[in-house]
Amino acid sequence: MKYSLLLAVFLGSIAVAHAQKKVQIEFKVSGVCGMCEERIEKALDVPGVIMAEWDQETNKASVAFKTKEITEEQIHQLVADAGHDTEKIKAKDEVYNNLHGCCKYRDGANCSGGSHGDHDDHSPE
Ligand SMILES: [Cu+2]
Repeated sequence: MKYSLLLAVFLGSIAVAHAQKKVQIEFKVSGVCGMCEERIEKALDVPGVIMAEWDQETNKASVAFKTKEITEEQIHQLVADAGHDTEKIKAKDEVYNNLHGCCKYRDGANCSGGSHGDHDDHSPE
């Protein structure tokens, strides 16, 4: 009897998950540095988006969202509006031109002056 109760609870939670329809997607977003990361993630800080992360190394964004509140298309649009090209939507030139010089991914941005590199292993002691 215990098992059928567990099963009922289990099936019930599946039904709830389906009603809410959360989806996680991954797509490419052009960007360069930590500022880009902040900008991209901030752009996706909107109702309907549960989680948004952008990886500087891979240029991949992973976004979890509720399909009832926002669409994949809108998510791409938000990123493009912030100045970053996605797989589907290109940022407008005027938005792109307003990006920090270090973030101009189309022109081979050079961030050497920005982040102070990695840890120095051979510091004089
Ligand atoms: Cu940047």
